[in-house]
Amino acid sequence: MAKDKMVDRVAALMGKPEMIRNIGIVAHIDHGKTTLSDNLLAGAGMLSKELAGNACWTDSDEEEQERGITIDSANVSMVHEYEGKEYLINLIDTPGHVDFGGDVTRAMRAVDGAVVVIDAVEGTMPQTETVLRQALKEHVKPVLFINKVDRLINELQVDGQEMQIRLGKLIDHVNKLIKGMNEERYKAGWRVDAAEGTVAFGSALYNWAISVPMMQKTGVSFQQIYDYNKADDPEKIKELADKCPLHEVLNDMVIRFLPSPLQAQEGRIGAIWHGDKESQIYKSMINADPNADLAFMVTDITMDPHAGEVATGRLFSGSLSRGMEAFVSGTSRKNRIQQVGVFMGPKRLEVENIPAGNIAAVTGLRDAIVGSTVTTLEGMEPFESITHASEPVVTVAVEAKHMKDLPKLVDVLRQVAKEDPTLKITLDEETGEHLMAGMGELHLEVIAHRIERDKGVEITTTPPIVVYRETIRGSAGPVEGKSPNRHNRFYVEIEPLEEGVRDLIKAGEISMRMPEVERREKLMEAGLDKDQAKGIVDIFESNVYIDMTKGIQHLNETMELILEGFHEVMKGGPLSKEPCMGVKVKLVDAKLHEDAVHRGPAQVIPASRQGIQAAMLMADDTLLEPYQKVFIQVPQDNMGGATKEIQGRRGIIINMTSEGDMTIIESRAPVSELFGFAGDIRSATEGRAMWSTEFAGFDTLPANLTGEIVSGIRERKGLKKELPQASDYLSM
Ligand SMILES: Nc1nc2c(ncn2[C@@H]2O[C@H](COP(=O)(O)OP(=O)(O)OP(=O)(O)O)[C@@H](O)[C@H]2O)c(=O)[nH]1
Ligand SMILES: [Mg+2]
Repeated sequence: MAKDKMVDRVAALMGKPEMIRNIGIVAHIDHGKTTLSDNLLAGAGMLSKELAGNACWTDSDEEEQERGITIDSANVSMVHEYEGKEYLINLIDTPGHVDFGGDVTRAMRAVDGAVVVIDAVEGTMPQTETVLRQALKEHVKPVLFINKVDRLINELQVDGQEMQIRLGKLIDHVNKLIKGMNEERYKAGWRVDAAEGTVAFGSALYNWAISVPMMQKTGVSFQQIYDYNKADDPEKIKELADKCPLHEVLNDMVIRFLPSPLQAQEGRIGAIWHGDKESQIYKSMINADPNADLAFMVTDITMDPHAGEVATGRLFSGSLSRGMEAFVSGTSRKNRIQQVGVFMGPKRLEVENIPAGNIAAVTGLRDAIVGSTVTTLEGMEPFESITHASEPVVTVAVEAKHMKDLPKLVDVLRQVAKEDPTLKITLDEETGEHLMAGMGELHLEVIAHRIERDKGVEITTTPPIVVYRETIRGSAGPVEGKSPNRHNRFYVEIEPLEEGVRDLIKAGEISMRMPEVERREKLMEAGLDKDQAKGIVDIFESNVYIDMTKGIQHLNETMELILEGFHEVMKGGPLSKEPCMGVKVKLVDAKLHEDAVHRGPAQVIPASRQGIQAAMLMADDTLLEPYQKVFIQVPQDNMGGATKEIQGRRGIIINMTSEGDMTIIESRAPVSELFGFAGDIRSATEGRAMWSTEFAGFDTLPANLTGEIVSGIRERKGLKKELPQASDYLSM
């Protein structure tokens, strides 16, 4: 192997896309992603002496180390030699906790392949399924690593044969998942197969792994693996790790079976970009052409204490170089790129130029947010936005401890929202409070802590409360919305959006950006009739606005303002000002003043808004509450305590299975009842339960609770106490 400096080797490989692998490590919480990533880095010799001895290179944040979980994705890279050639592996270690699932979603946009890690004892868990689904959706190819095989042998005391049976079952299960999620890909060779070499087994903790190709290479057999472990002798395990080193097995598998950017980009661009397939930029992207226009997608933004804001993402076409200027989608200005860097080991390394196919980190993109498309091609169709399956369901109000910090707090909140798109920051106009909504209690706790620790603003936060959704159960209309000057009138009908359509929107499969014909066809398949599918003018969260009118003069030029009114209502419905979901608004007629002066924003927005508000109240406006699935593993002796905790929280037990003396409880409960669950389940089961949660969508509130909850929300938001009536919005 050439003994050039690592920097030069990385730089040389960066320009050869066929020698690059961009991969993500994904799994359920605690299944060993970070241990694996750290050991891959160490094994590849990417860690300088000064870093050696530090336990976690990828979980470098104090809070991650304290809690023992990954919070932020970490980018690292390494050089690995396979069959006499050097390859560059750019790896993203992702978090497993559901509250930080947004990081996984974003990481999948940057990579072409994924190593799905599964704890051999726990097996596939809810989050395993979620991350696999996300990978397939982004056209990211999976390989499988079954980790913690040492536990299978030493804790569960299975014999050699049973070990093989269990591993086989796990593989079958993963394949069933892949097949169920994307049969076409499954058939095209994305199933994982031990004999072929797309599955490896091992122990990230003890640094060994094995795969069929490695067995052939080394002559080590299954039985020997079992015997090495069974001896329960650290020396023996070390011997195994020397014979079958984890990094060699894993990296060989990655290089051999996961695609290079050149192989991957055609499929991936098809999945994440809906522009013209005849265009030059499309061709440049599928060929990862370094000499074409720039197409860079930002997937992560972090604050670096020295360099400032760093935007990391995937470069699909062109090259990034210091000092170049590029457009940021959604803004009209150009930004000047300052530093450009790649990752070397766990560190960012500044370089002059990065060609297509790499994961790059740049500074200077002042206008970029996570999800931005950065390009030199004016007017380029941006990449599809990154949709995360869960939605913010928990919120806290944030206040600066010292009045003088208020301006700084506003800045800091803007910054944290930019770094984490799963966080929603809003200012409650009525109360003047800043509200921070996120994925769960832990998510908000971590952010609050960071605001104090990293950004230096002392804050107080209220206890977390649930974010509900407003929706309608009936239909209404046509309802008239009138402008203050009475010269503009909009007639809307309102009804619940078809479930199939809602699912498509949620899955990010239809958007206003895709070609109209394609969108119309998908909508009709999902149950929308042709006129409606044709008339869609806006999709906002999971609500749609449809223009059913024909030939009304000036309507087109007024549409933007009409939709502004629609957005205002969808952000906060008339009943409780909670965000709306599943609402379909149809504009069936409109009267507009001839003169543009009399149909400005101050006229059109309230007219559009009030018509929708009144119609929603007439259409049985109601609240939905978020639910979570709760999975609990508990010894049989403590099972009673665990089930009681669920049932006492309006929860239901969906399924119970037992494995050895452990019971696995699958249940579902409203988020509002799950606050404090961590502490309570611990005491109810003498700390012997292991549990995890998963977002499980929204459901109607029990009728007997609705009144109380609505008035509680209204009071908190400073809205008048009496429930609003449709006439409140009509009588003017
Ligand atoms: N016995 C055993 N323990 C392991 C193995 N791999 C990881 N662990 C342990 O499992 C725990 C979780 O490991 P991590 O690497 O932090 O898991 P993770 O998947 O990165 O966790 P999150 O990022 O929080 O989802 C740690 O205590 C590890 O020491 C293994 O192969 N065998
Ligand atoms: Mg981790």
